[in-house]
Amino acid sequence: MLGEVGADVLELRELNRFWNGPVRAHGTLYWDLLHLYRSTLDGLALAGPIDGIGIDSWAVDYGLLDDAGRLLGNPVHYRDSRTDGVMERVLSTIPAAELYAVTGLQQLPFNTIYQLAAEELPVDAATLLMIPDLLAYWLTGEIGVERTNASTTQLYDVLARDWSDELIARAGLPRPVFPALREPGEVIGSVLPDETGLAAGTPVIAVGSHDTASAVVAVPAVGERFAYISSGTWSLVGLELDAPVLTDDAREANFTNEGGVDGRTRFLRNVMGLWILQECQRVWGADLDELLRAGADAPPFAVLIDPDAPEFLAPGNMPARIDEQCRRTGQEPPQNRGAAVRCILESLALAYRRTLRAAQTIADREVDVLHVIGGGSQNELLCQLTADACGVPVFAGPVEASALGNVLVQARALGEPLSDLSAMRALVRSTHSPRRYDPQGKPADWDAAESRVFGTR
Ligand code: LFR
Repeated sequence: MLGEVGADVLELRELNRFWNGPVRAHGTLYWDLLHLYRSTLDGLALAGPIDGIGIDSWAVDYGLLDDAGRLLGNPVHYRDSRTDGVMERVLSTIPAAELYAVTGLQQLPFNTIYQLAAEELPVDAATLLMIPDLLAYWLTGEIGVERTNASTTQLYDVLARDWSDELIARAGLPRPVFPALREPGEVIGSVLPDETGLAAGTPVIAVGSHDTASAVVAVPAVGERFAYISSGTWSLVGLELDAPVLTDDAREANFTNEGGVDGRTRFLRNVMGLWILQECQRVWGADLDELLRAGADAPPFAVLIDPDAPEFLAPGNMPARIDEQCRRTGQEPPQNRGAAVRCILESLALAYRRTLRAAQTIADREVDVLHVIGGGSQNELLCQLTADACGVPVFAGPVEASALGNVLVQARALGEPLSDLSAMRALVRSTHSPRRYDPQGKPADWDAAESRVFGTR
């Protein structure tokens, strides 16, 4: 994405959009990282002269380098099954409450700490880099880990704002493998022209390198009384806070305190998100718009699932897994694709409602509006169901929130007068006006639906 930022200007132009998905080879699910890097270079070559480059991606995954800086093995996808059962094993030596007190992180089976415990660390592993740090390393030759992404490893001390030496030791990992942390806005280095074929001298600037951290920068909110859903493959549902909430309630409800830009806390929970629909679409070979039209016409509240059930995590035959969960919970499986789509979207809206309510209670923060950002903000049916289920106005957009948050943080680092997050958000608001959805329908229907899915478990 090519971004332009100035007084009253915030624009993006797509330079290169490319496929990114899991690749299974000999029983392991990998990322095609060299394809991502190659495609990034192709996109950068189309950009012309630019003032900076910022990189964000998903979190938790990593590459390991040897002491000559060579990549040891191809990075594994967090949806790979090598972490099956590992979380339980690690938690038998590091109790969950102790882990939470230090990291404030939600338990997800693929957190970096569990991925590292699932593999034998190669003896020649010298450096761990998160995915955006690895790409930045290839562009510049500079080593370091950006803080928002480090905060998702479950090896990071959320209060000290640095790696947790104690947890690294207790996990049996060598401390020198974890490089110094960088803050969003720091210059990482300059592009290496011979290595990359790009113009010399362009700075690579650290941004909120966790895509969700960048996306939350671009929430077009006013003040503090807002919640957000960063809606894409995952739905990240929560609040922005000044400090982490490390209470037992937060831990038991599995809320995370991930690092945000400008030292904020992203207090949120991962909801399985549009991944379930994406996988259905893949299996059916169907067109998304047609599926959404069929979902809009299907009868409401016919079938409901718990989208966060572990069986939905790995890629595979999602329609069959939905049917299976329905049978297990005494429901007739969806009779056609429209009914299945309706089931997925209503079930997501219900999960959002539960998460939003829990977040407000646990963090003692009430909200007046819910911002839905990211690709999922284009899904009109889901936005309306979200407003109906949550009982608050939904403001949908911007779609490319992560890219906007990325370029805003770079622009500030390069001297643009965007003093704080509220100045950045004001610029997003004035250039990317969100679409409003007001709650409709009967709140009692959602109460009944909620007790159907969650009340009896
Ligand atoms: C969203 C996201 C989530 C993270 C998941 C795995 O793209 O970054 O925030 O939990 O991917 O890294």
